[in-house]
Amino acid sequence: MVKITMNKPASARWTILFLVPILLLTGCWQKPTSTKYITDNQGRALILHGTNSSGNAKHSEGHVPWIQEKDVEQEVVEWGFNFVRFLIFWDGIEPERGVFDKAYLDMVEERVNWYTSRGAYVMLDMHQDVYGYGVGGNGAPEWATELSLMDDFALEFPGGSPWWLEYLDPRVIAAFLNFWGYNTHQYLQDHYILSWQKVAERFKDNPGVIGYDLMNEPYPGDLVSAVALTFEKTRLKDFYDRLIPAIRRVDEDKWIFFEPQSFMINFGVASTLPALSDPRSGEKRLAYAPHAYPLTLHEGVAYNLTDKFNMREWNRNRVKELNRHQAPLIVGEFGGSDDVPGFGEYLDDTLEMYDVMGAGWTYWDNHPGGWGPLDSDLNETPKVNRLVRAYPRAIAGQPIEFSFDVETKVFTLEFAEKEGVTGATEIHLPDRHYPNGWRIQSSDAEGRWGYEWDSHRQILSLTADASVVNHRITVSPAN
Ligand code: 9MR
Repeated sequence: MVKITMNKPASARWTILFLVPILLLTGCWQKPTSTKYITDNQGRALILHGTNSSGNAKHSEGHVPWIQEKDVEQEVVEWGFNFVRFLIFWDGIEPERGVFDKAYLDMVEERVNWYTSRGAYVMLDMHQDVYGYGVGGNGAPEWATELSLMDDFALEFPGGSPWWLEYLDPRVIAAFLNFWGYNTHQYLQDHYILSWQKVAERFKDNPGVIGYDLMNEPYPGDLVSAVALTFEKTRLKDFYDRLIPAIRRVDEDKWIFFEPQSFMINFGVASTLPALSDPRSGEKRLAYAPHAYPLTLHEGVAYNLTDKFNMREWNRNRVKELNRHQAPLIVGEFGGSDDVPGFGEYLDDTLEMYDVMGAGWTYWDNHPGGWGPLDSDLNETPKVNRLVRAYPRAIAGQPIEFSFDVETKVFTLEFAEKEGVTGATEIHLPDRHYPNGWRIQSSDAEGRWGYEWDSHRQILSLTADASVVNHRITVSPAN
């Protein structure tokens, strides 16, 4: 019989071999050389937290999302979210070629106003998955589906296959290739662009609409260019170079959110998208809006080392891309199910990473049941306690860093005075994390700083001592 015994030095070696690399995978996130922020009309840096609203509008009657005004009240007031990624559909805007549906935009506007009237910012997301309705996906209207010679050829996937396998359907490939083929099917992109101009005309004077997410999860069509990463440098860049100036002809001021290719980049591979230009007068207002889905967690497998590796790669590659694009970061989608073992730990890790990167984010998605913050009976799921964090909604200065420790509930914020910025720094301190209240300390001298507390909104408005450059704030539970 072979008897295995481990002495101390050997177990120490095991620890070093296995535990240390695991610890290294998360918890030491990188940040861009110079983090950029979206600012409000007082010059305050905004940290934006919210949800996607909502996935069910892909296939609902009239693309109406499930939300009622009370649900928006819950997100914005009870949970303290100051942001939403609101899904809109090309099919809703232009259901027939050249016919733009005013009633659809009225419906969108009413819901957008539910958010903006409560002080939340709205990013409009032109959503698609698997191209559009003509090929079993969502996004593009049926009339905008060019199948060329592939219309008699369709792949059938067995029931229960992951939805994204549809991207391999030759009809979907054809629809995408024809959309990107501007020389042969110019009208497709031209109408997509026209649709965006209609949206911009409608929302350009609504200050709560912060901007436009040009296309959800762009996909080249064929797997070869997806894997070779040639699409972003060519067809996607050309498309953005047409679309961005066209939006600017209608709206000079709003933020334009651009995404990289979704496939592979979502789980951490480096994007090859070159820097884009913004023809507006003044500083460019382009924000980088990639998605983050660790590979196996997205498929419902317990949070594991592969996911952690994906996240580390995501962090490192996004930092390089942010240095290239010189843009703020908004993570437009990340999410999963509470049923997946380790999902809570994943959320804590990923939200910590976003804080380090100075990122805003919108959780996928707010539809009850499935991945949503509410279950199908509209009760809160465990993830809400994690998504609802202490965070600086608006920083009246130059942010240096901020963090929230989910165990100790200690929140810290460091920022510097910045010329021309006015108003208070607003910090969301959720009651759920501070059931017995909180106490706050500042590096500013006693009597030279102060705050107001809005107990209904759970927002602290802090005034710092403008005569010192750096401010460090610490909030901890009262006992
Ligand atoms: O979660 C969504 C799933 O229920 C749908 O079947 C699928 C196809 O419409 O879309 C999923 O949502 C995806 C989103 O539209 C794009 N990014 C990835 C999301 C999660 O897979």
